[in-house]
Amino acid sequence: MNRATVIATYSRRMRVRLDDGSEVDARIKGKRLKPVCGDDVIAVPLSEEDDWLITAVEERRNELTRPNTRGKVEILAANLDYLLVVAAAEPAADWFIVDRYLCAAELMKIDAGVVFNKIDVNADAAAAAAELDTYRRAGYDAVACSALSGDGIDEVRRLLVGHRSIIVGQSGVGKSSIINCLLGGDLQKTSAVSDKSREGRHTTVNSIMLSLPGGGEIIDSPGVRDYAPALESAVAAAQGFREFREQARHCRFANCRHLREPGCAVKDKVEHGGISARRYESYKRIVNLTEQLTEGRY
Ligand SMILES: Nc1nc2c(ncn2[C@@H]2O[C@H](COP(=O)(O)OP(=O)(O)O)[C@@H](O)[C@H]2O)c(=O)[nH]1
Ligand SMILES: [Mg+2]
Ligand SMILES: [Zn+2]
Repeated sequence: MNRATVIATYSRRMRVRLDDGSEVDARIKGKRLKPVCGDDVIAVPLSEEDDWLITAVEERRNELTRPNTRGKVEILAANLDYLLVVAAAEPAADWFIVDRYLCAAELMKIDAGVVFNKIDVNADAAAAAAELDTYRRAGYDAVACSALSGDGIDEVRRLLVGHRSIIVGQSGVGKSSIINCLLGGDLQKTSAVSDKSREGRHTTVNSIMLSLPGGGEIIDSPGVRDYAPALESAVAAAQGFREFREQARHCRFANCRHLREPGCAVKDKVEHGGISARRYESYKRIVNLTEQLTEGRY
């Protein structure tokens, strides 16, 4: 019996890292267990085959979830310390998606940062810089970079040292390219090892956790579609906006939703420019989406 950490998932097969640092392939005992990347598990070697068997999943510190195509909640990864959201010059940055991910990070109670990638591409650099500044003022790390030229990548690296992070964002923004940059040549090595033993079966990686040379680990989910996690309630949405929290204590009503309530200190601060109006719009959109979901009209 060994304690192990799940470092890659291929539908029902996994790659796990044992406590001694070695990596083995594993399958899952029964149908009930659903390990994800980042999970601590119990794994036992099997005498008849090369695969190990995962017999238990330890309690999770947190999980990152999103709704799948059938409206069910799917767990992307577990036991995370940091969420890195990537937007880019192309495809055009969708800051609402960024806000939804940051909201998820707040609810998981983990720190988060925003990266604007592809600064080598001719785009509205001033607009991107202004958005990054909004995030910085709200209390998030914010970095502009180019995975192509390497500009800003050292700053990204510094955000990730010592953490287990997940990198998220619209497809095509350069998540895998940024990881490649951070790893140097190591990425190819890791995927080759994982794919070799599979001989063409289960070669679609759901997600993979990579060790960074300077310390820290990062999870990439190649299949992540464009939408961000769903929230359970409108109240949760307000908790998801870091810069609202301190202000919300001054609202007239303790259960203020910061929408049409009188004496709302959050709205007041938005009107006076202390909270970004765009972030407040994101908040209202998230509340709307959440209410539609809860009412089953989604
Ligand atoms: N010009 C430019 N292209 C980039 C940059 N980073 C990634 N790309 C390109 O953007 C495309 C999508 O990158 P990829 O890393 O696969 O994005 P992912 O879907 O978020 O993992 C690829 O064609 C990359 O070569 C960058 O900083 N500048
Ligand atoms: Mg990718
Ligand atoms: Zn309020």
